[in-house]
Parts: sequence; C-alpha cells; structure tokens
Amino acid sequence: MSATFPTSFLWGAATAAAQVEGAATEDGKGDSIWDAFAREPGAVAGGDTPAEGVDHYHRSAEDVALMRALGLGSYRFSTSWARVVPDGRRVNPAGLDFYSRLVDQLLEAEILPWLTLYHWDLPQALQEQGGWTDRETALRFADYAEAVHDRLGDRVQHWTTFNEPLCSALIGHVGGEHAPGWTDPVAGLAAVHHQHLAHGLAVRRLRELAGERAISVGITLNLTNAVPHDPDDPADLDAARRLDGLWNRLFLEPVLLGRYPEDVLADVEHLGLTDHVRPGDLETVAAPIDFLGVNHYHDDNVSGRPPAPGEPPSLRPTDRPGRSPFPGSEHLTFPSRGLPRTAMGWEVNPDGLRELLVRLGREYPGAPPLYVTENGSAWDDVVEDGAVHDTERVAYLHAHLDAVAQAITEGADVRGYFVWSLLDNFEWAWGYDKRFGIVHVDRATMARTPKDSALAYAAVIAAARADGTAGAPRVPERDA
Ligand code: PNW
Repeated sequence: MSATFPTSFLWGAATAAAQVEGAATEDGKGDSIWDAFAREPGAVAGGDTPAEGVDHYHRSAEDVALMRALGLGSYRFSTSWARVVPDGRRVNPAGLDFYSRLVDQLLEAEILPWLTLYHWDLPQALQEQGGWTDRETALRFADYAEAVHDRLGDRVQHWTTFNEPLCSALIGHVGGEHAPGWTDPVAGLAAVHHQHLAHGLAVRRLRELAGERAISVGITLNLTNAVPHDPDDPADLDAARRLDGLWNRLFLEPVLLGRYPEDVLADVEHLGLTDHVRPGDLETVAAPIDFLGVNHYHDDNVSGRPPAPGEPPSLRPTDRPGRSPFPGSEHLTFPSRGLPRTAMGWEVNPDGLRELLVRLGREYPGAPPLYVTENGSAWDDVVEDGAVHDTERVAYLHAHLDAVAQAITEGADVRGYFVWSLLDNFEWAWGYDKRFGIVHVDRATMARTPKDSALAYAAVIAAARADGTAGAPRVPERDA
C-alpha cells in the first residue's frame, strides 16, 4: 500500500464493553440486555455469553501497553451502562472506577480516549420497563451520560453517543438476532425514534456540562452503499432506495437535517413511527455535532424480486432465516455478486468505502468531519508457532486504507480511522467463534498474540508518522 494521509490523521483501534470486558457481575455491575439475551437457549452461537469477554476488565494495563507498542494514536472503547447504572437509576461509583483507570492508562501512554456511551448494552432493569420502546429511556440515557461525564469529563474530550443505532433498534427489535431479540416492526421504529431523542438530549447535556472546556461530541452510524442488483430493473432500483432509506437516511437525516426522510415515512406509514415524534423532538435530535463516525464493513447488493423458484431467499448472511430486520420492506433479497466473502459471509469490496465517504460529503454538504470508527474483517485464523499469518486481513486492511486515502484526495473530509477490532472478542449473536481482532486472543488462557495484521497496521502508522506526524496525535475539529 502506497497511500499517504494528512499529517494530523488519527490512527486508532476499537472495541466495545460487552464484547471485551467480561467481569459481568463484578464490582456491582448489573445485567445488560446482552447478558440476559445470551442466556436464552439458541440466542447466541455455541451458547457463548459476554460473561468473560476477553477479560479486558482485568487486563487493561496489558492491552494499553499493546496499543502503545502498535503506535496507536487513539482507542475507541465503550462504557457499559449496566456497569455504571446497574439498576437503571442509581450510579455505581465502583463501575466508573474501571473507566477512570483505563482513561489514566491511555493518557499515560499518550493514546487519545474516544468514548462511546451506548454500544448496545442497555441495563436489563430498564428493558423490563419497556427499554427503547419507552420514551423515558431516552431521559435516563442523558442522566447516564451525565454520570459518566461527571467522572471522566476532566480527561475525556471525545464523546460518541450511540454506536450504530440501526443495529440495536432494528436488528434488536425487528430482525431479532440482537438483544432484546424482538421481532416487532412497530417496536423497532419506536426504538429508532427514542434512540435519536436520547442522542440529542445527551449531546445537549454533555455540552452544558463541559461549559468552557473543549468537547467534541458525535454519533457513529453503520452506513452502506445500497447497490441495485440489476440497475435496469425498477424493482431492484426501488429495493435500493428502500435499503438506502432504512439503513442510511433514516439515521443521517434526523441527526444532520432534523427530519425523517419522506419516502421512508411513506413506506412505514402503517407502523406508527410518527406517533412517537413530539413537537420539538427533531430539533433536539439535530443538535449540532462535531464529527460523524462511519462504520463500514460491506456494501449490500439488493433486489426487489423474489428468488427464482427452487432458490432459497437470499437474506443478508447474518440475518436469521425468515426474519427480516427491514420494517415495511420485508421483501428485500440480497443476491450474490460473486465477490470474495469474509468469515461473516460479507462481500469484500474496498472501493465501496471510498464511494461511501465521497458520497457523504457530496450529499450532506453541511456534515461535520468524518471518522471511520469501524472497519475490519473476520477470518478463520490459525495460530502457527506463536504467530497468526492472517494474510486476508492484511490485504483487507491495506485495501481499505487505500480506499480512505483515495476518498480524501477526492474531497472527503476524513480525519481518522479505527480498525475493528483491537482484540478478538464476543461477536454478538455469533459468539467468540468469529474473530475480528488484529490481536489474537486464546480463549483458554486469554493470552494475546499480535497477528500479522497488527504488525502491518503498526507499519502503516509508523510510515505515516515518518511522513511528518511524529509525536502525540492532534485532532483539529470544528468547534473543538
Ligand atoms: C458492528 N450488518 O456491528 C458493531 O459495531 C461491532 O460491535 C461488531 O462487532 C462489528 O460491527 C462486526 O460485526 C455490525 O448487518 C452488525 O451489516 C451488523 C452489521 C454490520 C455491523
């Protein structure tokens, strides 16, 4: 790879609390919806649960040392709401101790903490009161944001409200393969609006609390290019419009423009989304943000035609049979384009990332700077003589970094990249079997072994720094 990056480019790696921490009942932590969901038979492959994670809770010093050795400029992690507010109401200072320690370890290593407040682990106590289908949960979220800020606001400047609301709202409440495991399109759309509202309330609360102190607040969305299978077929063009609407614009437009997309509202009219929207809500949702996080793994090749007779319905590889996560667009199918696929069954097409980043700048000219907050791939890694020669992951990483560099030359305002993931971890409904880490974790011993991809990433970072960015990373941002 020969790409060059701006000298201020931020190089990071990401994880999420429920996927890595473990220590699910330690120091007063309460159940999250993922703890509860994973205990339901058949919910997670292999009966795996987040209970042990990869023991990041006890090994954060070792993990931060690893990050430092790789030359990372930033670590994107999430705080567990169920650790901080176990019963949904009372703050648990012992839970915050862990994050306070972690932040100190990061700062000591000159690694910028990049904190996400919600990466899908709602306290089960709040789920029992309706969870995201209840508007009250949005108010509780702003209180939780305040509790975390009270403890860490003196040291953490970069705050992300939500990671991929579409997954927790639609895959969790409509497709059913994520917690809480519902299959109810009406509930899914209520969750969408209440998460938007929670985002806006938290953005405002964090700014109030920061006062004069510089703070950078944003959201991370999971965005895709919706590719019509046959661009000459009106059914496929309509399918691509629907997927782009539900996957991208249903989240981009409220947050960036303060409105729900008209065509999506028409498609879901019978499902009550607008019943949840009260006067003033959309202004709250569109509270100005300082950056937009973009998670991208793959494009979606989509069709509006039913499968040919005798052919199975082509769901997305991670959807459960017969359960579409697309409210009002359950007929969408996802035929293969014959591209190579990762262990998740996701197509590899690096140019999609370039296209997406360029398109965001073009279609949302007022959008804040972009950070790729997740990109990565799962493969069937093999440990040989204490090393993991993950050639596919190295190739995926190089190709996607080239795509980011190319997007920048084409005008996209991309300020940083976080690889998913620092460590092999609990891959939600797929359990520990799907490995996304650039660092291998042995489940029996929890031993960490950097894979070839970690070394390749370290080399890219070192080369970029040698180009002139030696020293601590700087993150110039609008308003920051
Ligand atoms: C993201 N899809 O989830 C999450 O933010 C991570 O926690 C997760 O481990 C990672 O990607 C890999 O899966 C996604 O259906 C879930 O396209 C589903 C999709 C994409 C990303």
